[in-house]
Amino acid sequence: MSQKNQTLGEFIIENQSSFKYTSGELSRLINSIRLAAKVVNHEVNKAGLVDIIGAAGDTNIQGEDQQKLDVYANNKFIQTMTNRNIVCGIASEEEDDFISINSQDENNQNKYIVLIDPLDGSSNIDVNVSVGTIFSIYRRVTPVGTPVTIEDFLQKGSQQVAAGYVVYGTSTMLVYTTGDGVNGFTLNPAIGTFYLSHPNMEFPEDGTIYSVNEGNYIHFPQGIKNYIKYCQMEEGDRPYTSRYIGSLVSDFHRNVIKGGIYMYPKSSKNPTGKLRLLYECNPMALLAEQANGKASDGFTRILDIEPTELHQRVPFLCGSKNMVEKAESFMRDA
Ligand code: AHM
Ligand code: MG
Repeated sequence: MSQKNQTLGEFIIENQSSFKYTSGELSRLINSIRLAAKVVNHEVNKAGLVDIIGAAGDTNIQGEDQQKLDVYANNKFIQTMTNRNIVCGIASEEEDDFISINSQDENNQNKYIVLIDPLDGSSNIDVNVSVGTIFSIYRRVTPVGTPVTIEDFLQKGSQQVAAGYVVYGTSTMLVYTTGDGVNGFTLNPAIGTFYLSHPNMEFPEDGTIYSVNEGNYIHFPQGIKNYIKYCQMEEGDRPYTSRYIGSLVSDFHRNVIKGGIYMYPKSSKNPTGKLRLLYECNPMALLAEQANGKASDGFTRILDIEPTELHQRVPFLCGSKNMVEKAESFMRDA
């Protein structure tokens, strides 16, 4: 239940009991993501000061090495979750392998693992365009008190217990689901508090925005080419509008509010697609479904895909239900 001026901290506590495995552990985990997001937000907002405080690779005035923002975000999220000892394993888009956190210690009763893309939209980092963090949370499948294994990380998206993103935009927002709808919180930077600003977010069933990198058009499968032509045709509420930020979190965020579809199909350049199933597509797919939208690889529901490797890539169509279904019908018919 949401109230006016409710903070994220209050919301987490109030909704803890509606979560089926209630032990407070998931709440503590989301709290630590909230904390790391605030720290990363502060750093992202300083990105334009690079000429003044020094570029990545330089040493700053305190004698600390300046890090690239994506490296900084990766370290900050991992550090926050490790220090608070609330997860047993982490996998990050920035790391080759998963990290086991004291999970071999039989006193460590932590049940959750996190998969994270610490700063997504890397091509936008240096040009003052919105970027985001994406996270995905599962319960481990191997016994507590034993080391985590790859099996804990290669679970189908439908097994996620929570997922969310942070968008570092004109305002910074944290949007997440624990499987009971999607809620969005806006940061008041003056006091460092997230407030519930977008309760029960839902994609409109239909939309008029399509988001795709049309520079790759000639490399797309025929079904996607046909769907793009359909979007551009003059008929009914078409032609649709094209909007592409090139930052998945930001494109998704706009589409959930206004109604639209995001597409990163496979192409001859990226034969299996570009986006990562575990760090990008699964969490966004859970959010989409929880927000009355849909996510597919063109044929199969994203959340039903059986992962085979940590950094696996898949084609990704996500957004307003009717638009995704229309795109799928073009894929089937091509
Ligand atoms: P990244 O993980 O290297 O940042 O790549 C993911 C990003 C998405 O946020 C975005 O939608 C897409 O890549 C943009 O790719 P492109 O520049 O090929 O259109
Ligand atoms: Mg990414």
